[in-house]
Amino acid sequence: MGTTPHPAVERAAADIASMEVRGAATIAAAAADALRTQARESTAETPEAFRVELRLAARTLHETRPTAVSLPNALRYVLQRTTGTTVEALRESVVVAATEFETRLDRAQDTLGRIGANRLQDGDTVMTHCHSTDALACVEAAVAQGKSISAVVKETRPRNQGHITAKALREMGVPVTLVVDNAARRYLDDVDHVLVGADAIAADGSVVNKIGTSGLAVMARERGVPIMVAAQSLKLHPATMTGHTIEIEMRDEAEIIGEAERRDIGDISVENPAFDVTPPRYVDAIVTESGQFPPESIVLLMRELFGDGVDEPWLDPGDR
Ligand code: RI2
Repeated sequence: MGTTPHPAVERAAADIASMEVRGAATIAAAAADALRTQARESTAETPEAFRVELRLAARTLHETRPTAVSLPNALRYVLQRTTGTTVEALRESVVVAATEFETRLDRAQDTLGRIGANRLQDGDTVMTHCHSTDALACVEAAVAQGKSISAVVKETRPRNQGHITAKALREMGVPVTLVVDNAARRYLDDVDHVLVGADAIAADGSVVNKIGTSGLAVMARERGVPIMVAAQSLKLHPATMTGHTIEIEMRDEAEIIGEAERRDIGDISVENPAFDVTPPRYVDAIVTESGQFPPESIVLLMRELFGDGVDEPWLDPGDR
């Protein structure tokens, strides 16, 4: 029995931690894929040994990015469907579950995109923050419906994921104006929607998304621009139904400032939160594959999907 996960799992975990692989939905797909590789290539001789390996792989992936709830939701989907009394049967169940998960992910994003596109009118301009494949799915579907859409794209410091958004929009033929984050308010009068994704959504409808989203939402509210959050149900954080809070990931200060520059400034502390929380009162609609919801009603969908709570199947039975 291995005491370390399969190298493919360690690679996937490192890529997620470094943000080589990023974006909540993409992280979830990578996690399911890594579990499938772990299962396919396992040399475990007993069903129990196989399960121990799989839980270790899931824990390794789980520890990478605390805020992106898509990750534990993906692990839960696969682990809850891992059944069988032989290693072969268990292996097959993981492969089937991981593949099914990926198919559902793609389908959910397409459906969500078509629903979100209904909010966009021909000639509309959207303002984006960071890079969200769920948000882009709405624009893509609107364009496919023949609507002409333009975009003001915030560059989104510190990692400039706005550049990824700009490129993806250009590939759809959408005219793009790239602006620095500080220019957002100036350009809000020129846009019809703020369109963002989410890394996690809490039971009260709070939206956890890339740092800067909450400030943008407050400004958009002040300017009367509707704020639309595209988030497939994978982003719903089930533990918030039972009072848990969502941990905000703090990342390396080197993403913000280099060593030499920092030394030159003098004795400062640097903080790099990856996400912030936008309260529900600043959000007009959360668009999911099950329809659009006012944020205060999202808990209804959470209850339907998760019941009253959830398990943590990556922990060893004695630790749960
Ligand atoms: P999709 C990203 O986080 C952004 O905050 C984006 O809005 C969110 O994930 C959702 O992305 P990060 O991984 O799942 O860049 O919609 O820290 O692609």
